[in-house]
Amino acid sequence: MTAPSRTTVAVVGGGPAGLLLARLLHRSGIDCVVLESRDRTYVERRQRAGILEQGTVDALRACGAAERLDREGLVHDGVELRWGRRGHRFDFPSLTGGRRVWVYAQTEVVKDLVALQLADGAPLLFDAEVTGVTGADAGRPVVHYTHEGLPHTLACDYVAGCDGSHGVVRRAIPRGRLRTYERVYPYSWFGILAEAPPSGDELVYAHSPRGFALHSMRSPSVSRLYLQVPNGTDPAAWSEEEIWDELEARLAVEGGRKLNRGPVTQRAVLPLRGSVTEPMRWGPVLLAGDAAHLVPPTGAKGLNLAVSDVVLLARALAERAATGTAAALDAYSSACLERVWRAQHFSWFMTTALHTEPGQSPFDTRLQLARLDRLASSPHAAAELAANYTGLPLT
Ligand code: RFL
Ligand code: PHB
Repeated sequence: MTAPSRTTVAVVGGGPAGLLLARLLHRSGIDCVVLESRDRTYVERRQRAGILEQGTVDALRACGAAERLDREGLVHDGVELRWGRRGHRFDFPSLTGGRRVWVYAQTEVVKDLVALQLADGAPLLFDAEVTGVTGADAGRPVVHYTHEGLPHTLACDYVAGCDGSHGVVRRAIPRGRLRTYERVYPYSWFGILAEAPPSGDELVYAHSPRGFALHSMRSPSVSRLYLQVPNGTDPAAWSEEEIWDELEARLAVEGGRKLNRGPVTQRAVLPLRGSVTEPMRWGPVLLAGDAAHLVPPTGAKGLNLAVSDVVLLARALAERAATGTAAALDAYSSACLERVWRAQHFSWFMTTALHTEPGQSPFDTRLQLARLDRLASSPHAAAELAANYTGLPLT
């Protein structure tokens, strides 16, 4: 497919943020072009998030992108947190007035959105790498990209930077106009995908003296598991037996049963980082998703924040197109950032409550356990955890 040389919104990045934004814009009658640097197979196979909040599912349903999710997604009514070799379940519907989460992998969300975009006949170019944006300061942005080895330009009214944490769109905003807040956590996650039936029906987050572990899943026959490891860990250095033994030791509870084991089909190490870039809009340049913020994955918020950003952005652009008023567009950055910082705080809370810092003192471990015990003893603390995990309603 060749792209037109002019459009209303140039969407840079074909991850969940860019693809959903394109779908929402298309349904509002606003033309856009999605430029994605990688090929379709790569984008559809990139193993990442697994939990969709209620608001994310509602947004996908509202734009006709949830048909397979409603058939194949696993509805979860709670999670278990483990500490001191005991499990504590948090029941979402009763703690939140009926909210729940879905286990449906990011790979599947992306596949569904790509298929819809192509079925709509809406422009989506793979292997189209954006190299820069000019003219944004004059309000006439031009996106420069290469496709099949040739340079191209795309003139537009708005550029949506949905190009992830290493994206280039952000560079179109003068340095002095942006501020980035950042926290680097002193540990990483070692994530595996395994051909093994999940060892339980719900996710399990475990605090243990050996470090954090998480048991998640992708389907009735595929498990997704994570171990806290030191930064710089080589994933190839662990044998499959060592991985399973360590998971079992960290996830163990009194009287619990052994984990279902199976072949490890994927492995990767992911450093944990939180960052927020403010503001998320500068004139015609709009940032969304990981291009503007990163959260450590412990709160399962990354993908959900990307979705809430683009729902607000699509609404603001539709209002602008329909009425000519820019009030929602002017409010875009502050509306997103309020949610982003709430999610950042929850992700920090989950991360620091459950992980062990290198050289952590016994005193700090006791503080962590006191924090966790409070979740089990106080209905208010449990309700706060459930409200944050299932996600704030998107108004
Ligand atoms: P994405 O998914 O990174 O998509 C950005 C897209 O932009 C493309 N791109 C460009 N295209 C054209 N020109 C350029 N110059 C470009 N530069 C980049 C990229 O190829 C890509 O396709 O961002 P988006 O759409 O904002 O979505 C955000 C989510 O992907 C992200 O928040 C979550 O996946 C975060 N995350 C996780 N979140 C969870 O809730 N649970 C997890 O287990 C979890 N695991 C992860 C993750 C993020 C990871 N990354 C980014 C390192 C595991 C990994 C490895
Ligand atoms: C996942 O299934 O990949 C997953 C689930 C919950 C998290 C992070 C990752 O908090």
